[in-house]
Amino acid sequence: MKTALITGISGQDGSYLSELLLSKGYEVHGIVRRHSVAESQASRIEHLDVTTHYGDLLDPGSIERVFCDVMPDEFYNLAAMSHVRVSFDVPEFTMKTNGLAVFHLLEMVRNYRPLCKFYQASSSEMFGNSIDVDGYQRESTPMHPVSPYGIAKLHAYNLVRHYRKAYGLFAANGILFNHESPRRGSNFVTQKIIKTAVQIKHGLADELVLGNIDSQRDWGHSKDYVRAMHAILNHNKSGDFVVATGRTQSIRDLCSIVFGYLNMDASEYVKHDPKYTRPEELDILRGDASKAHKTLGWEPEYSFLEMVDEMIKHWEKKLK
Ligand code: NAP
Ligand code: F7E
Repeated sequence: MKTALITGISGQDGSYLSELLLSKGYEVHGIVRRHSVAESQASRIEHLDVTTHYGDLLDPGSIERVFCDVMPDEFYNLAAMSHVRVSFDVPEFTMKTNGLAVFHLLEMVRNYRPLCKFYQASSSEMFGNSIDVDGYQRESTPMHPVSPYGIAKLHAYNLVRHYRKAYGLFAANGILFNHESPRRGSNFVTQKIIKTAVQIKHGLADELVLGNIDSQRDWGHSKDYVRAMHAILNHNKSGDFVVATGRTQSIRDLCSIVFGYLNMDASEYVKHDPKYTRPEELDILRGDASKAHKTLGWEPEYSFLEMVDEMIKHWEKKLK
C-alpha cells in the first residue's frame, strides 16, 4: 500500500485527490489548519477515510514533524493562498505561503526521504499575458506573471525544477489551468456566477456584481485534473506538464450560458463594481496539453457544459 501526504487536503483539489487515491488503495494523510469555525475545518473531506494532522506551511517545523511521522511515498503540495485577487491585498503572506514554503518542503524531502515523489501545484497564472503566436500557452511559453499569486507560484515552480536537476529528486510541476466543481470556493468567478444566478432564479438575490467580464479562461473539472496530478507522479520520469482543455470562454460568455440555462437574460442582472477588478489582469488563458496527452495518456472526461450543469444542479439542491 502506498502512502500519500497532501497539503491543502481540505481544499477543492485536496478533497477530490483524496477520493482518487483512496479508490486506488492508498493510505492518505493530509495537513489542515485550525479554523475558528470548527465546522469549516474539514467540510469537504469529512466523508473520507483520511488521517489529518494540524500544520501550516508557514510553520516549517509543523510540516517536518508530520512528514517524518508519515514518511510518504508521494507528497502533493496543494496548499496555497489560491485567490489571485486577494493576493494583491496580502502579497507578503502569498509570497511566503506559495513561494518560500515550497523551498522548506523540498529541503525536507531532500534531507529525510529523497525517494519520495513531490508534486507542486503550479498554475497557468504564471504565464501572465504571455501567449504563443498560435494562441496557446504550453510548457515552453515564457512566463511573465501579473499578480503576487503568479509571481510566488513561479518562484516555487523554479525551485522544483532546480531541486530536480541539482539533487535528482522526483519533483514535478503540474501547470494546471482553471478547474472548477461544486466544491469550488464561492468567491471564484464560476461558482459566484452559478450560485448567484440560482439565487436570483429563486428570488433570493437581485443582481450579480462582477469585475472584468471580458477576460477569458480555459476551464476544466477538478476531478479530471486530480487524475492528471496522480499520473504526473506515477510517470517514470519527473517533469513539468500543462493540464488544460484547450478551449476558452469569456466571463461574459459564462454569464450568458448560466443565465440562459435558467431561462433568464444575463444582461438584466449582471452589474459592474471596480472592487472586483485587479490592479493587473491576465486577459486570456488557453492551454495546450499535448504533452500530458502523449506522455501520460491523460484526457479530460467532463465537457464544459457537463461541469456547468453539475454545478447548477448542486446549487439548485443546496438552496432548496
Ligand atoms: P483551495 O480550495 O483554495 O485550497 C487551498 C488549500 O490550501 C486549503 O486546504 C487551505 O486550507 C490550504 N492552505 C492555504 N494556506 C495554507 C497554509 N499556510 N498552510 C497550510 N494549508 C494552507 O484551492 P484549490 O482550488 O483546491 O487549488 C489547489 C492548489 O492548486 C492551490 O495551490 C492552487 O493555488 C493551485 N491551483 C489551482 C487552480 C484552480 O483552478 N483550482 C489552478 C492552478 C493551480 P484552509 O481550508 O485552511 O484555507
Ligand atoms: O477569476 C474575473 C477575474 O478568481 C477568473 C485560481 O484557481 O485559476 C484561478 O484564478 C476571471 C478573472 O480565477 C469577478 O478578473 C470578474 O479574470 O475565478 P477567478 P483566476 O483568477 O483565473 C488560476 C489558474 C489559479 O491558479 C488560481 O488559484 O474572472 N472576474 N469578476 C472575477 N473573478 C472573481 N473571483 N470574482 C469576480 O467578481
